[in-house]
Amino acid sequence: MNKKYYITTPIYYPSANFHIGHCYTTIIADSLARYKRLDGYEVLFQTGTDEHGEKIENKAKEAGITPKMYVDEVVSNAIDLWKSLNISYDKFIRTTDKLHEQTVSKIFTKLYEQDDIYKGEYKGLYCTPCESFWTPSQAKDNLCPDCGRELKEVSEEAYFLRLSKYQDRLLEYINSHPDFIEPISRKNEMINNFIKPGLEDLCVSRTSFKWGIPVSFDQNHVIYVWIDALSNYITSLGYLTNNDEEFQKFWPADLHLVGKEIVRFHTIIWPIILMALDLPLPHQVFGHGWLIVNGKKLSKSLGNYKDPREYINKYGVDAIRYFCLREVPFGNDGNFSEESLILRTNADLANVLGNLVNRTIGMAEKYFDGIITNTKVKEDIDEKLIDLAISTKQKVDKNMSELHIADALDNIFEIFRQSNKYIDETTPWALAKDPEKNDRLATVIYNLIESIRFGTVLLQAFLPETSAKIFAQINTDACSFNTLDKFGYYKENTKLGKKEVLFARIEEE
Ligand code: ME8
Repeated sequence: MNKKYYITTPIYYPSANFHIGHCYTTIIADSLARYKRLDGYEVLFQTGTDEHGEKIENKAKEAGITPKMYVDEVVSNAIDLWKSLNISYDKFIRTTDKLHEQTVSKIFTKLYEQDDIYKGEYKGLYCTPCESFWTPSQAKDNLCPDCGRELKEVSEEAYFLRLSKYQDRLLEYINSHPDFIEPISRKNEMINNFIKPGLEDLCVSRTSFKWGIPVSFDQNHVIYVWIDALSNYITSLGYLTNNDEEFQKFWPADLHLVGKEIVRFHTIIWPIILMALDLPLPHQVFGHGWLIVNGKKLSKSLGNYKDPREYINKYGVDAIRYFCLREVPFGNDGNFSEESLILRTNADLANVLGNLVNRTIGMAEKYFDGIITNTKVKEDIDEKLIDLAISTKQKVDKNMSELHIADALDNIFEIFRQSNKYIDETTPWALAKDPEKNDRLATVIYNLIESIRFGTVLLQAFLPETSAKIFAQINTDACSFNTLDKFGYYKENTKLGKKEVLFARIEEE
């Protein structure tokens, strides 16, 4: 069977000021994509940039350049950031790509022709920074319920999408597909706060600015930026073109990973567009929490952020990746601070993993000139380590399929913790004193190297740079998931590579 996996992040508003919170979704999506690839899936991992709308038009005006010039400049910032984080996306879509623009225009026209979009007049409240419409009952004190900023009253001729027509079908779908919206708290919020009170038809065009995809049959209007943006998940696959092989293969998506504030768009507007287009819905939309600082969302406008590349340069890319993946139970909000980043790095990466690799290679060099042999002088104590190594993949699989990423990493680190314990229990330095125990010593070292290999094969989905370094140091190419079914793939008589410190303990300034 050909196993496929289509995973997406949101497409980001291009910005010169990405912060660590923006990296969060993408690092997690990257680890899921890498894990699935290693597990034999054909993976399509897509990210990109959301480049139209009033907000971008205003920013370009302030900078005295055209919107296209503005987005071209800042998109390279996103690409550079993803590169510095080792993000292995397969596709990067820009909503200013010609193909995307053409397909969004076709989608809008199709929905209009079949009367799912109609012309009317919009009077109401609009939040320009969030590009979202609100009804007076949703917006207390004229403030945006998402970002708290003041809403603008707008009144204009506009096109509307018939959300109300699909309300019952959507509710039925959500109820009959329990995994569609995760975690459950977000599902309940969508049902109780938005769907059950009644969906109003959504205004899907604007006339007060120009930077967007024009409505093909009414050029005064540009298409609402969220219709434009959400469609990226299918326009990139060639939907409504003659070349739609990827669409046939990969749609529906397996997972849309999104921040909690945009779950509403992905679980109400997007499914209704898909229903109207008679297309299947994605298997799952997962709404994760935010990285916060002192209780506040990290945000360029709140000024509480640093360029993530500063942290990467200071602590290394995998310290940042590890923090994002491990620190916060996925789904919840979590606090980010440099102190907690340092604590996490020291506790797990330096003290457990770095220390294990360093001690093991150090002993192999000291006692055997770095040549690893397996003399197979077994003792009972070995079984515990071997059983743990072999049984870990299954545990990690289960946690990954439930998106319990932090728990999956904890499973992997259990191998490293147990290996450190194994060193303390087998006391290689004592064995080294007795020539008769030389063969047992060789087995102990072999078991340690093989355990490190086991853990690292799994770890490479999460910390690719560190894993590559470990594979080089233990000098093995037994790196695939096929080498996790039995202990002993590590080749006998291998000479270790060059020893290198993986994570030095960080001393707090
Ligand atoms: O919403 N912690 O783009 P965006 C965790 N263009 N995640 C955070 C975060 C934080 N502090 N700050 C931002 C958009 N994010 C739209 C999406 S999709 C069709 C269109 C996450 O650049 C945020 O939750 O504002 C979202 O998932 C992603 O960064 C992009 O946010």
